[in-house]
Amino acid sequence: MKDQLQQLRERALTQIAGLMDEKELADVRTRILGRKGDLTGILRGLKDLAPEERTQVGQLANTLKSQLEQEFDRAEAALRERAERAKLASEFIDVTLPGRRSLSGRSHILNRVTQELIQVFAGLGFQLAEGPEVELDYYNFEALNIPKDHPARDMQDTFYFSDNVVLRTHTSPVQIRTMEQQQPPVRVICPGKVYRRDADITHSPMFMQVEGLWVDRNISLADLKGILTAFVHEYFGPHLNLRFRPSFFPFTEPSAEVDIQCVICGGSGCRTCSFTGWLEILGSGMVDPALYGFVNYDPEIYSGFAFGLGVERVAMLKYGIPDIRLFYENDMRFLNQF
Ligand code: 2U9
Repeated sequence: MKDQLQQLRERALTQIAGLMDEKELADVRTRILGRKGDLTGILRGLKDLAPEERTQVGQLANTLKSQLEQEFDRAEAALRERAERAKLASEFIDVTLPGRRSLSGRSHILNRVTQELIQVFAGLGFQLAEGPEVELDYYNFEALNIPKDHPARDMQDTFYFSDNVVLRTHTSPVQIRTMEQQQPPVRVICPGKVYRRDADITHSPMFMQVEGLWVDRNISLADLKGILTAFVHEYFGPHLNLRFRPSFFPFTEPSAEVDIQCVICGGSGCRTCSFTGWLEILGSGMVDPALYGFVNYDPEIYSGFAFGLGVERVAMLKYGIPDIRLFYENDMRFLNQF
């Protein structure tokens, strides 16, 4: 039995020396010193020994047990310290490194310009109205005095879903829908995305418009000029010159385009204004009385004006942006400037 104890001692010390972690240590400790462990197994033979030898071997076994317990405790402390050191090393923070800036979101420049335009018109008494981007041919064309065979449909090359469902080419359908729902006075501003088959440095197949409509008794061309002049002075600058130029739209008669003095060169002539000193900024006109028939307004009682502007164009002129595609490329270097 003495030999068995000696062998157990050597085996245990070798195993303790090779322990890798605390879990393995616990397993080995149980296997050697546990209730069903190797040492207990050996001691079970004590009862067969002569009394004097039993005392001797018993003492030896107790000494071995406490020695091994000490060894296990020491190994456990060493493993714990090693694990702690590895953990600290893996969690090392270099406080001298420069901090990482977290990116914060912001609204897109086109949404910001749209909101600014809405605010200016809200200050002039216009209410917000919105409607669907997938629209019936009836609201996008028919009710705006643009029947199927009308040449004006070519002006607005259209994305069709089917014969009578389109992606809206302007936000004017929202005004028709609003007039269907309520009697005058109607004074609304209609922002939103619109779609046309067109793409170059000043045209995008999807772009944003803000359109407005004011219908009431006694609304005249003077009101149109007053409101649009107030808008230009509020948004582009109080001393800016503007001019109303005769034009044509199928839904307004008479129609006028509004030019502002070039915001880049102040009117002396530059590339942005094609050396004319003027920039076209708005389309507008008195609502053609024929439209009132579609929404059951009496044209003998009511009159009104409408206008429309492209948000990208306004933003390009305001910030000197040369290419419309920059708005949609999501290049953060471009977008972060605003
Ligand atoms: C109703 C009646 C009339 C809206 C109008 C324009 C003139 C116009 C252009 C601006 C740049 C289109 O985005 S653009 O290419 N729009 O010039 N829009 S009058 O007229 C309406 C609207 C609704 C019921």
